[in-house]
Amino acid sequence: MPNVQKLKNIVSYFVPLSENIEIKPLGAGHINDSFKVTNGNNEYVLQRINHSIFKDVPALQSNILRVTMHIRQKLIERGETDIDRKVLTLVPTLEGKLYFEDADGNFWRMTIFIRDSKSYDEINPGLAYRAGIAFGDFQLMLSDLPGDPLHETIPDFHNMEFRLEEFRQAVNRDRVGRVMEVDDLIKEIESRAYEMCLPERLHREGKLPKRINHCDTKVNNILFDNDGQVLCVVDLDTVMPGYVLSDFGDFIRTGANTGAEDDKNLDKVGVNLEIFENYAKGYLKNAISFLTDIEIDNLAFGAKLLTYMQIVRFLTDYLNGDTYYKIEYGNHNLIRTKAQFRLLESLEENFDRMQQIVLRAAEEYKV
Ligand code: GN1
Ligand code: MG
Repeated sequence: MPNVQKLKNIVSYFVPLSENIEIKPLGAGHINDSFKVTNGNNEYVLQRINHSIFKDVPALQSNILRVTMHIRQKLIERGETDIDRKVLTLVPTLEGKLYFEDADGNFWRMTIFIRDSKSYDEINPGLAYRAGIAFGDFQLMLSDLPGDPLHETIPDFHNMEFRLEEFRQAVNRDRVGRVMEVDDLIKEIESRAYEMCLPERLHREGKLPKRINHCDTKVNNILFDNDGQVLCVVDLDTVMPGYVLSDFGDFIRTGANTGAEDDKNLDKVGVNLEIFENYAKGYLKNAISFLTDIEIDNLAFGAKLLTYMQIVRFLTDYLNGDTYYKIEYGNHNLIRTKAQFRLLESLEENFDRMQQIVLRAAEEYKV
């Protein structure tokens, strides 16, 4: 952690420093470093942006400004109160910029801290329903964002064709000599490759639109108030154009797994259909108003796709010698790959049931 004096100096580019200023580390994000700043009576979140992952910081910050201003406007139109707790508020620098670059080339930003809020790492059916409502409403509010499309803050982030290209390159290079050992997994990936690129083909045929997606739809990216009611969706770095099946699928991948993403005990891994059903019902309640039939038909497929994509990304990183994901032990990426592969098998076994759940919920809301 940078020393407190240095952090105070950074804060002073955003707000005049009060005599009572306190700065503490906040949360356990894997990408950015976050600090809670108490400056007199005001509370903020200060973040160092991970510039090696988010290479275009001005574009990133401009996305976040457009998204938060648009949501704020929607909340006002709805007559909501307490709006500063229902959408993030960027604090510009005293010079009016959306980020500050320090002498070491680090990029910093500040937002208003949302008081009396909490997030959950464990899931239950009621929570899954409310999370579905929250992410569905997020997409709904952003479905009419005017102007140019948002920037892709990580280009081709959820593009399956691109992820497969990266994977095949890693296999061909075999940089650290691990290909032989994972021969079976490579075959499993290749045998599904065509099926999994369906969304890219549908998009080229003009049948599947891109909309504004969150692209990191984990339950812990939603803030709740002390009564467990949704306040707002946070972690907006990856908000960008994509297919709605991606956001739906990534929630199921992360939230409806009975095991852990990197479970060594594969018997624990599988899809929890009760969580699936509750999330689907919450999500469709809001999203039904703008989704097309093709989008609805492919939501359950999204759960398979995002799990498959994660298998490809973890195995690619394993073959490249573990350069992207932080690992806790030598074959962590391989363990992750195998655990996600087991989840994929479970999703495949339960696919018909999942598809029925989605279609039935959609029918209910349509009438
Ligand atoms: C990364 O670190 P975390 O959990 O925010 C990754 C996601 C992956 C996830 C897998 C920017 O997210 O896309 O699905 O790991 N984020 C980025 O656990 O690559
Ligand atoms: Mg994140």
